[in-house]
Amino acid sequence: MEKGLQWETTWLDLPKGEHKKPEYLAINPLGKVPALIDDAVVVHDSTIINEYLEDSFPKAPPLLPRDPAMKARARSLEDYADAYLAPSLYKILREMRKPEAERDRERLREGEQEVLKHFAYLDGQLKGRQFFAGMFSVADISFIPQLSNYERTGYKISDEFPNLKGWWERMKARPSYAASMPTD
Ligand SMILES: N[C@@H](CCC(=O)N[C@@H](CS)C(=O)NCC(=O)O)C(=O)O
Repeated sequence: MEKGLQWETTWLDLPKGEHKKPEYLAINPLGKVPALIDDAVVVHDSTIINEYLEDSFPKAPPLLPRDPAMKARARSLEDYADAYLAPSLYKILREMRKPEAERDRERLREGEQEVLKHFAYLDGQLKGRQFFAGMFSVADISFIPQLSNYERTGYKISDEFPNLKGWWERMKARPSYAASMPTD
């Protein structure tokens, strides 16, 4: 939506294993989401999807800064979302999907503590900035589904992280947020 493109979303129920069914494995044999189908082109992995959209629709509003240093910063932060925040967040999400009595409390606490460390880092990265990398970019986008999952699981970003909290409210106020996130 940020690029003014039309798309249709098919949500998969991961706990039910819909991403491991033959219909989806025909799209992504690795059995991971997300995947993008653009006519005959199929692209997997959120980072590669972002790059594909940027390369395919260069005239639409750019989602990567042009300045090389700022572009590198946007890419680094996108990588941080995938490689650092996501594994910690999954520790929480995996446990919270289980019935309360079956949750591994130690693993949950570990995930919660790791996420707080990531939030402290991200809060610092946002000091004095509206966006992670000078403009609304893939860096901001990469954190949005993760923080949405965190919130939908019942957590709130603590007041300890005012820069991150303010940024999160700004991200949720963008029309693309309501248009892209699940409504349940
Ligand atoms: N680096 C990949 C990560 C893909 C990934 O691990 N996706 C998760 C959900 S966000 C998934 O498909 N998990 C299901 C599974 O691993 O079985 C990306 O950014 O697209």
